[in-house]
Amino acid sequence: MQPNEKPATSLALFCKVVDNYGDIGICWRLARQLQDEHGIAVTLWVDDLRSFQRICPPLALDAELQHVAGVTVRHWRDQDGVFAAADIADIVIEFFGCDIPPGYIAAMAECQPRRVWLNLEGLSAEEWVEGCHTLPSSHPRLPLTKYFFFPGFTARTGGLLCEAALEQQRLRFQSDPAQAAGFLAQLGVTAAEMAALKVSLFCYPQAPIAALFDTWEHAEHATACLVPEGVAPEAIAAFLGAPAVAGAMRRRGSLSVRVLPFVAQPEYDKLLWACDLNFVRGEDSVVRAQWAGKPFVWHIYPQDENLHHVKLRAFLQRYASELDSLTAFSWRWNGAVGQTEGSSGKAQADWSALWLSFQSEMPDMVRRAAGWRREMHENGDLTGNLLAFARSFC
Ligand code: TRH
Repeated sequence: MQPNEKPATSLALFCKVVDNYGDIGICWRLARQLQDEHGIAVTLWVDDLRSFQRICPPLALDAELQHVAGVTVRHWRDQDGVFAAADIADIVIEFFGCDIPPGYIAAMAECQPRRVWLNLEGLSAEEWVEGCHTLPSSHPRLPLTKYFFFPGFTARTGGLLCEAALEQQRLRFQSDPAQAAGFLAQLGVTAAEMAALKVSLFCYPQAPIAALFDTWEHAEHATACLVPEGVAPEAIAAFLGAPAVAGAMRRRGSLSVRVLPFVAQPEYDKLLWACDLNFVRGEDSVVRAQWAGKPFVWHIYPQDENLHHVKLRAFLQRYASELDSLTAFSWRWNGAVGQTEGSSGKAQADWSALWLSFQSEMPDMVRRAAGWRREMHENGDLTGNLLAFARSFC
């Protein structure tokens, strides 16, 4: 560092992996963008390194501290750490309201100037988010204030995670069919599958996969379904008649199902860009599908008392108010209508009708995706908005 050069802003991001990859998926993406595009010295605290390694293969599982892609990664083992004021970052972010170590908070209270403390919340299209975005919350005992920062779909939220180069990378990839073919071929996809309707399937095991596969198997046109390893293994194995491991593939009627290796996070975008239709889930992949510009169906993270249906409705009302077939299909995919799957002929007929009207609406979905992407870009990206908010205190 030059003699009069100001040290980079430091930022600590605490991530507890709940039970999938989304939490670490979002935090890893945020950490890399802060470092790559803003020169922030990021320390990412993660409790579950094994889940993290699934989306970031270079990560070591036995390191207390390591540097990956310019980010300092620390293994967050417990709440017992003792910290000094000098250990505390300029900006401290807890993801999804995870409880950061009390010793870290106590040391934060000793810092001058005051540190910026944010709770980065989960993504929702619901109206109430705008009213809660950037609300302060005073610590009950210490001279500290935490601010709630919400991602979202409007200018009165923090916006969506989106790297500066993403759009150019996507356009370059999608304008070169050889790139998409080469990417899929290295995952084992054959020319025959590439000639079919290519569908990526990333969903939770509760999804009505058997009914959808039955519809595609008896459909007029060929569908090639590409499923990352570990996704709904029982339903996939039932179709394959074999374990759902990377490389396994079976064709039945008009449907072929192939299990892909779970790829590193940057490669997952390419899968979304290369396919014609993407089934996504959770929070991070559904945003990536919106940037990918292809038709997508969202399997929202299931919550008790069907609370996730409230979130799904809010998103569909913003995104798909003029896409009736996508709306109907999405509700069915998320189990929001009576699940009389499989045996009854009527239920199956429903699925065939749903799929036929979905297919006919796909060109409108592509047009909607382009307009939506422009609207979302106008809100600014989450990382830039978050830094601007944090720096408004400095
Ligand atoms: O894994 P998820 O279900 O995560 C969910 C959501 O984050 C949800 O909000 C949270 O409450 C719940 O976890 C506990 O789905 P999501 O959000 O799409 O995250 C998956 C991540 O995995 C995403 O960053 C994309 C990445 N990924 C890869 O890197 N490679 C792959 O091959 C695949 C399929 C996904």
